[in-house]
Amino acid sequence: MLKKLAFLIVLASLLLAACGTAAPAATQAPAATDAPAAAATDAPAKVYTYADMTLCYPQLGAESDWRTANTASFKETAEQLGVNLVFSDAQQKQENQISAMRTCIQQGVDVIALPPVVEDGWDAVLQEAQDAEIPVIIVDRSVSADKSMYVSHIGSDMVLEGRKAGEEMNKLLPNGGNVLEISGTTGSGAATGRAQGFRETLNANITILDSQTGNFNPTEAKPVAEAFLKKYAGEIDGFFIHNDGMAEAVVEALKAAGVKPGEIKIVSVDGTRGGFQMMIDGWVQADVECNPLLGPQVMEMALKLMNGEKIDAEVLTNETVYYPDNAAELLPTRKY
Ligand code: GYE
Repeated sequence: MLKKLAFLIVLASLLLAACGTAAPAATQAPAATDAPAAAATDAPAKVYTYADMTLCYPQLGAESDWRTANTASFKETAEQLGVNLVFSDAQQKQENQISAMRTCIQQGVDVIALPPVVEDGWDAVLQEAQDAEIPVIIVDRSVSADKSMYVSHIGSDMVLEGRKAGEEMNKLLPNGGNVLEISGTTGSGAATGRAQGFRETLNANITILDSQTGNFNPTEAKPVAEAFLKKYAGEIDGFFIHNDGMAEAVVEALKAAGVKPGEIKIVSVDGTRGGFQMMIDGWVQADVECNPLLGPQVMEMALKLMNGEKIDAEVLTNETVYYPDNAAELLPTRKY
């Protein structure tokens, strides 16, 4: 039995050796240049999972409820998926975001997701990330840098949000009137886009009396609102306010000035719980949705990048407009 086995082994090895030496050069040549054949002999490529991912999120600040919800979305999603999230808060300062990105580049993170506080001034650090072969996904607001400097942008269409706000103002002031604008952070994609879309859509019989920034921050918006109410007393028919937090500050100023809900029409943006409450209370007549819950989508995109899969260069969030009529019904369902 053993002898028979030994004989078979010898025979098999002789046959193999014969095959090896007898193989004509012609059949070997294609194997060397043929990629799939070569790959078949390589170890299979590693498929990364969320547990392998270190994602850098240099958050721009904590200026609004929108931002708080955005931060929570990234932290909660990372926790659920087991992603190692390198989070920082730049307190609305671009230089802080840039240095946080540089730290992430030095650490050798897998992917950077950047919510840029302003549009300009990212070229150098985006180049550094590219040189380190760390892909960058731009989140929420846009950048003015060339599209080749980052892999994708995911967020809202800010111009569209401004157009929606303009349409709502047209409906609220069918006979025209004077409006004031309190805009977001100067130079941010969100503020620039919303201001542009609003102006594109506004009827000719509506005049923008004045526009000042409140930096997306209620504390900064409050004195702007107070100054407006003094300067333009008796002339104001409406406010376009770039986010709900600043709208809350305007409502406080209106209350203090003795204005009743609905006397001055307000169109705001975000759709936060605070925004819904102002609609229920009669202060805000339309709230243009802007969705901050981007954590799950961004992490899915980042994982695809790690696995060498293609992702879309532009991913726009689908958004609606909310109105007072069903605000009370919807408020309990709001996640931010
Ligand atoms: O509307 C505002 C936040 O960039 C879309 O930033 C975001 C804006 C949002 O502070 O509340």
